[in-house]
Amino acid sequence: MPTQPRLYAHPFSSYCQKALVALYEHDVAFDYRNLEDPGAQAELAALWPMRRFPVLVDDDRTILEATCIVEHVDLHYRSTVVRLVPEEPDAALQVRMLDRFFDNYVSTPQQKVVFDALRPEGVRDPHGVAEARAMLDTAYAWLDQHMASREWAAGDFSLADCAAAPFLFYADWTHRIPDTFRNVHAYRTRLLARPSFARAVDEARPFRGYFPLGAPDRD
Ligand SMILES: N[C@@H](CCC(=O)N[C@@H](CS)C(=O)NCC(=O)O)C(=O)O
Repeated sequence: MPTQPRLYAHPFSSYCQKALVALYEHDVAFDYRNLEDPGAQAELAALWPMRRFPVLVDDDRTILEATCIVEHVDLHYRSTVVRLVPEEPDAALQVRMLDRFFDNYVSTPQQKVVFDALRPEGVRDPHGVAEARAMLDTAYAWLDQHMASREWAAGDFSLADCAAAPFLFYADWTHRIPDTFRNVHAYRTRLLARPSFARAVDEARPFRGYFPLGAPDRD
C-alpha cells in the first residue's frame, strides 16, 4: 500500500507555505512533520545536511527546494482543475520565470533583512540590509507595472503565485509596500483571500511572536 508523502516543514516559514499552498490546492493527503515536533529536526538533518526546509519525502524520493516540491505535487497529485505549471511549454516558462522573480528579488532580500535582525549586534551588516531594502523597492516597482493588467502573476493561478503569496506577505511586514503600488497591494490581497494560502496563514498565526522585526497587527 503506498504511503502518504511526508513534508518536513514549519508553519511560519515562507518557503514551507509555498509548498503547503500547492498541497492544499490539490487537496493532497500528507504527513505533516512539523519541525517543532520532537526528533523532526534530526530527521531533516539526516535527509538534507543544509537543514533548509521544506523537504518532501515521497516513497524513495527526497525532494528538495520549495519550487521542486510544488512541481512534484502538480505532476503526481493533480486532483483538481488547477494546473500549477501549465502544460504548454511557453506558458510554463513564464510561470517559472515569475517564480524565480519572487524567489530571487522578493524573498532573498526579505530574508536578508530578517536574518540580519537575528544576528548579534556587532556582526550585523547595515550595508547589505540597505542593499536588500533597495532591491525590494525595485522589485515592488517592477511588479506594480507587471500586475497592472493581470489577476495572477503568469496566466491562471500557478507555481508563481504559490511563491508570491508568502513572499509578498512577509516582504510587506519587513519593508512596507508603498501605498502608491496599488496593483501590488491588490494582488497581495487576492493572494490572502485564496483559500489555500488563507489556510497556511491561519496555521502560522500561533507563531507570529517568532517574527524578529515584530509582526504587525494585521493580515
Ligand atoms: N532555497 C530553499 C530555501 C528554503 C529556506 O530558506 N527555508 C528557510 C525557512 S523559510 C530555512 O530553512 N531556514 C533555516 C535556515 O536558514 O537554517 C527553497 O526554495 O526551499
